[in-house]
Amino acid sequence: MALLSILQYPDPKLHTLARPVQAVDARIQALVADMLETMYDANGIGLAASQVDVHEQVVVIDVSEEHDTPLVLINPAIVWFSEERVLNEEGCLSVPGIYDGVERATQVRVTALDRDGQPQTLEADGLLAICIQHEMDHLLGKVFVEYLSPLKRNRIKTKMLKTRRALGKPETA
Ligand code: K1U
Ligand code: ZN
Repeated sequence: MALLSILQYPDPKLHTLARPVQAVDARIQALVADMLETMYDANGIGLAASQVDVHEQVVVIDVSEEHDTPLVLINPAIVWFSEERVLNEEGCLSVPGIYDGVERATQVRVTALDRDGQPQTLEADGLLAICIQHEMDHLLGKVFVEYLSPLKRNRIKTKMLKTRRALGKPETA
């Protein structure tokens, strides 16, 4: 297994549309294992393949307190959103140190393949429902700051670029 490098906003590669996985083979299973290791190492509750510069529809999530309940979603589709919505503070491993409110459906139903390529249907609420919507946005090339006002988003962009420059890192990975 290996730790993967996470793209940092405003890297334009984060806006790439992920393509469907053609076959859940050894390559995808290795990617899933590396993504889980990377998510746990970064203290995240989710990670989309787009964030590690792999533009295929793979998501890993673990919202459990014990970090022992990984969920793998391959080619996920949200087939139902509740009408009820909730405003929740979100963060993102691609936008470290930034947290802000985003409104999402409180419940979703998702279909996907699991890490063995088997179809699964999942009903989610609470933090899991929010995390699924956040990760599915990544697969569509959308980062949560795009729900914020242009003013806030530009401030975040400037702050992220300043931090990268101060650390001697290039603007994009
Ligand atoms: O996609 C990502 O960058 C992962 C992101 C998922 C997420 C967090 C909060 C709301 C929606 C989606 C993170 O895990 S950022 C880390 C974080 O904010 C967090 C970590 C542990 C518990 C709760 C939040
Ligand atoms: Zn994110």
